[in-house]
Amino acid sequence: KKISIVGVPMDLGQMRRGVDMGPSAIRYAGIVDRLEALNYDIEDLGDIEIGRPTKKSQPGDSNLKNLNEVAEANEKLAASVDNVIQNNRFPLIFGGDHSIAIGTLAGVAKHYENLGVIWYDAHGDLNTSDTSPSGNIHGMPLAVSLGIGHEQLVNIAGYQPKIKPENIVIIGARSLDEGEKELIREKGIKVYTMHEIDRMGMTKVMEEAIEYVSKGTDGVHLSLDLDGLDPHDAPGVGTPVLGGISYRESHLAMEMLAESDILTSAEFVEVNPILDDKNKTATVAVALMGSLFGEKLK
Ligand code: DIR
Ligand code: MN
Ligand code: MN
Ligand code: MN
Repeated sequence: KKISIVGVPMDLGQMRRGVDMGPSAIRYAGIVDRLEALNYDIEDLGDIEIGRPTKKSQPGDSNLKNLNEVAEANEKLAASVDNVIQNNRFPLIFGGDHSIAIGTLAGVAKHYENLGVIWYDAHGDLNTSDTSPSGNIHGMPLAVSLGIGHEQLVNIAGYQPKIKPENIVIIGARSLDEGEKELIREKGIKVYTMHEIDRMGMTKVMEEAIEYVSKGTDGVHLSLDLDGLDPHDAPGVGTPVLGGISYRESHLAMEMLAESDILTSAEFVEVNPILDDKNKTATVAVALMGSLFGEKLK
């Protein structure tokens, strides 16, 4: 496997500053050496340039915060990811807040009729401008990718929708807004909340999830929000939620994904070094990527 890394120092999709330093934190935690030790051909393409907000949204504008800047960065990211896949390389994206999944999926899904998506997250990220309690775009990327949301976001890379509801599985959910729950019901999106993880165990959850996203799909993307993990194990995130997936369960999940060999792209988001404890969360992200890329198998 040839892997290309793209960093996205984006912090405009939510209100906690510092998540723009996520890509650096993950690099400092040693990701390139870690993957090179597994004999991958690694290319680090550096960071996408993120514009700074120039003016506050005018009243009457959409309630989405930093809409223009988030949209513009995601256009660039989509083009970069598209290019990586055209070069027959595996895109590995580092955030940045989760709004960057809009651009990642826009670049990836161009190449797949039926892209499977594993959304590893405490949240559903299924809000729209109407349902969002915060106006933060990082709470919307999954809805946007389904073609639901502000047209400026939904049409990134010039097509929509990017993905289909029946190809998505959410793992680790424990903080869903009312509108998100409605959308989950309406679209029949598969969700393994913490309840199912507790009840069935991570082994069974991942067996089912892997089977679910590989059936009838031609590629599978992993979007891993570090807040899917318990804040005890991943404290450096902007919206921590108690009662999350453990470090061990997460390694198991990554190892099972490695064994299944279904992934065609991946992203690790929401690492915020300012809120972190001595770069612990980036270190966890790197360890999980070690498992995801097959440390156990080599
Ligand atoms: C909340 C938080 N549902 C929102 N979302 C987060 O603002 O839409 N997603 N933190 O990762
Ligand atoms: Mn998220
Ligand atoms: Mn989240
Ligand atoms: Mn623990």
